[in-house]
Amino acid sequence: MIVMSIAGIDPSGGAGLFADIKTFQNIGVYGTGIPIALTSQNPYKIFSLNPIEVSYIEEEIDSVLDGYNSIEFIKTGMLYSEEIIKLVSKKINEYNLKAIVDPVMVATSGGKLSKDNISDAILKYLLPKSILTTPNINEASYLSKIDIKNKEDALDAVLKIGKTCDVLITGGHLNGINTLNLGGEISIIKEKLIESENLHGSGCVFSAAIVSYLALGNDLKIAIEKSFKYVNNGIKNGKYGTLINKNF
Ligand code: PXL
Repeated sequence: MIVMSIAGIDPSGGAGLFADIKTFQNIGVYGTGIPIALTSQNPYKIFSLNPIEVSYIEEEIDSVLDGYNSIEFIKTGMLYSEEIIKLVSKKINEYNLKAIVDPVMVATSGGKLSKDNISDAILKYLLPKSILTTPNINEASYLSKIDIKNKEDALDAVLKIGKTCDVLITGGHLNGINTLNLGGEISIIKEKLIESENLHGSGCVFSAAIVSYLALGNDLKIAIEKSFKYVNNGIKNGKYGTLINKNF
C-alpha cells in the first residue's frame, strides 16, 4: 500500500513530513512525501519558514501520483498558505484522493506555521473534499469560530465543522476528551493524559497513523482506535518527539 503526506519539513524529525514518513514505515505502508515548506526549528522553537513555490509543489504532486496511480489515501499537515490549500484541494479532485486533514496552523512549541489565518481557506476549499479532519482545540476554535474551553464547546464545534467534513477534535489540550462527529454520529473517546516530554509532533503522527491503517483496509472507526493506541505508545515510549516503539 502506498500513501502520501503533503506537509512541511521539521528537520529535527519529530513533526511534519519526516514524522509522517516514519509513522508510515512503522505501521507498514510505503510513504511518499510532498514537502510544501522547509523550516528551521527544534522541538522547542521555530526559527524560520521557507515555503516552496506553488508551481513546484504541483509538479512534485503530479510526478509522484503519475508514477504511483494506486495512491488512494493521503494526509495533509502544514499547508502554509491559501494558494497551497487551493492547489491541494484541486489535486484531491483531480486524482480522486481520500484525504485526512490535520489543519496545522501553530506548532506545539507556539510558533506560527502558516502565512496568515488560513482557517477559512481550509474550511472553504479543503474540508469539503476530505474524509476527516483532526484539529486540536485551538485549530477547531479557528475552524468553528467557537472558543473551545470545555466538552460542551467541543460538542458544539464538531456539530458545526461536521456539516462540512467528518471531524475528530483531539483531546490533548482538553483533559484527554476527544470529540468525534463521524457521518453525523457524535461520540466522545476519553483517553488518559500521559505526562511526557514527547508531545512534539503527536498530532502529525496521529493523522499519519489513521491514513496508514485506512490504507491497510481498516474502516475509519477502527483506524482511529488503532491510531490512538499507536500515538499513546509513541508518547509513552518516545525519545525525541512522538516516536515510536519498533515493537508496537
Ligand atoms: O505539529 C505540527 C507541525 C506540523 N508540521 C510541521 C511542524 C509542526 C510542529 O512543529 O514543524 C512542519
